[in-house]
Amino acid sequence: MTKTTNKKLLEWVDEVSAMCKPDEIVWCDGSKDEYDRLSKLMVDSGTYIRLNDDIRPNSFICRSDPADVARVEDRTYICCESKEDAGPTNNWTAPAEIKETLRGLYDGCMQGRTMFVIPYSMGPIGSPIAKIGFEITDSPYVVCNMHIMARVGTKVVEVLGDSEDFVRGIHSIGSPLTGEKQPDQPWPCNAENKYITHYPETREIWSYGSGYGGNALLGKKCHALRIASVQARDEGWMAEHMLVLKLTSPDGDVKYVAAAFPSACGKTNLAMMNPTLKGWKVETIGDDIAWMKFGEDGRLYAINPEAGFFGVAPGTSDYSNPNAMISAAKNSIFTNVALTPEGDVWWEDMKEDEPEHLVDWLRRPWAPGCGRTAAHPNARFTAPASQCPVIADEWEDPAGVPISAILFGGRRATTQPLVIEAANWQHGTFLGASMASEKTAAAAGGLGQLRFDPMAMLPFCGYHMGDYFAHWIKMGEKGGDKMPKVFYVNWFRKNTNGKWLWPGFGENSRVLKYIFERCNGTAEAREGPIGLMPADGALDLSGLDIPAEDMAELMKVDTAEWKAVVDAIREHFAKFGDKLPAELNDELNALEARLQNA
Ligand code: TSX
Ligand code: MN
Repeated sequence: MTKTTNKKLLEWVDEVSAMCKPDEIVWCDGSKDEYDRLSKLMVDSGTYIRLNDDIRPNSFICRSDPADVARVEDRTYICCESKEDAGPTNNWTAPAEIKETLRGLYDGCMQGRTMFVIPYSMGPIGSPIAKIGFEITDSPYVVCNMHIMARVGTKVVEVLGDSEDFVRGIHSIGSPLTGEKQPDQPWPCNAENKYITHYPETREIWSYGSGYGGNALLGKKCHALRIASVQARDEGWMAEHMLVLKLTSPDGDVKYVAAAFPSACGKTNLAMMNPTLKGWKVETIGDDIAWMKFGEDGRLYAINPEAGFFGVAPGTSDYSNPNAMISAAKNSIFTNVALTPEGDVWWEDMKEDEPEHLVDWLRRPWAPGCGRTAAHPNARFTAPASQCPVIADEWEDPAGVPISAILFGGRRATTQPLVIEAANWQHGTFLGASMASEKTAAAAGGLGQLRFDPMAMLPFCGYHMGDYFAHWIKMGEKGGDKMPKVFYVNWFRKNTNGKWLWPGFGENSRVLKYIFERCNGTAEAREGPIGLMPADGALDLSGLDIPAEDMAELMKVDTAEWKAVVDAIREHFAKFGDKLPAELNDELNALEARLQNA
């Protein structure tokens, strides 16, 4: 039992328990003992299966309700007092109104269950950049995942002391265990009544109905992005959907790079990539979220607020990401993957050969060619960051690491060159604001339908995105020439026969080397209509046999295609109305003019 004299905290816990009416309240201490006890409880209840300890020690598989498999953006709300503040890209309801609905749902929702109070720190405990939160939940699965994904436990309560500066998160799966409901489901939830609601003004999160990922592990998307983005705006820092990596040159010089990509672009893969270029080293600071603050020297310093990886399993392999495979080799939780007869996990593209038979994520027998995927496409591994073989020594440095470059990118089969560089911070903000990926498989057609996802923050910005862009511009005015350089990369360009033009993965180290050298002032670039391009010979292509015409295609800027992009960006920017900073319109007009003259 955690001891605290924090009156505001105790009052809030009393209030929530009076509303939810659990059988019991447990203050989580974050200990291994607690983790083991709850894991065993879930094995006994049928929620978990323990994997074969000889193959994957101390790890568990868990299969969700088929109606609870992903974040639910249409049920996610930003509830600030004024609808205008939430902006055109967020669902909005007035706080008082939606809280009334939710109080009705929460009333007695934890009957027959235990209410856990999870003290957590996003960021190294005590770091000046870190923030404290409490998640109240009725899900032991959430407690165990939070143990891995955040710093959880008694120490957090001690550091908080009597301060009122903490985020209040309430989470319930919305499935009271009353008489007629027994025995419990393996994945209890309330699929018809999901609400993921955020109150940025009062730093609160109320989540109901879902037990999955970002809906339920409130420290991650809800706190570290949606609530923190508002705090960051108010306090003059940045909460971004970015990986952070450490890049070391053969001379032993170090630079830190942050990168924002939309989903399905391989962010986790880049964060822990093994470079093919001799002597270069990539190490991981974080794979999903960066909190960045100005240091005493005026540079931007980033921390990874998380302590683990909650990665998409399908597609993760020894080829695409060997370091993620090792990270999840033990002490990990696997959700909605398939189970092998040996008691290990499996998912699509994990290995070259498919197993003869499996139990799929829906607990049905599965064999190759049966026409279904064995794992759900959004199946996940939860693994401690400390187990990553290339985690950087300083990944928990409370001061953070100084960022030299920010990368934006998307998945573009055409139009977008391998790498371009922004002329300055304002142009870089424009590149981020006009970030786009092609719609996946289903949406076919000519140029590919663009889906704009500015700074990869579309589902994660807790306020009006026009104001968010203005905050970026303002940060640049404050940071001046100490701001990171900005680049836009695209690993996914194809030739007219549909073949990848760039090998990607470890070969991306060639692009990272160029970026490193641009930051050092030792690589040459030339001006082009859409930004600075690598000069001839500036990209190290030694040992790669890419035909010259393929390289030309990879770097090509087609003026006609880009004029169509300008139109698409104009339409995208129009959504933000008066709130779109004039600087971004200026950048768009300047781009159009440069294309006119090209
Ligand atoms: O993660 C990827 N990255 C970044 C790696 C550090 N992926 C995986 C898809 C996203 C989940 C990539 N896919 C990358 C990439 O750079 N590039 C591609 C496209 C590609 C796919 C397969 C090959 C090459 C390129 N294979 C061969 O050429 C053998
Ligand atoms: Mn993410």
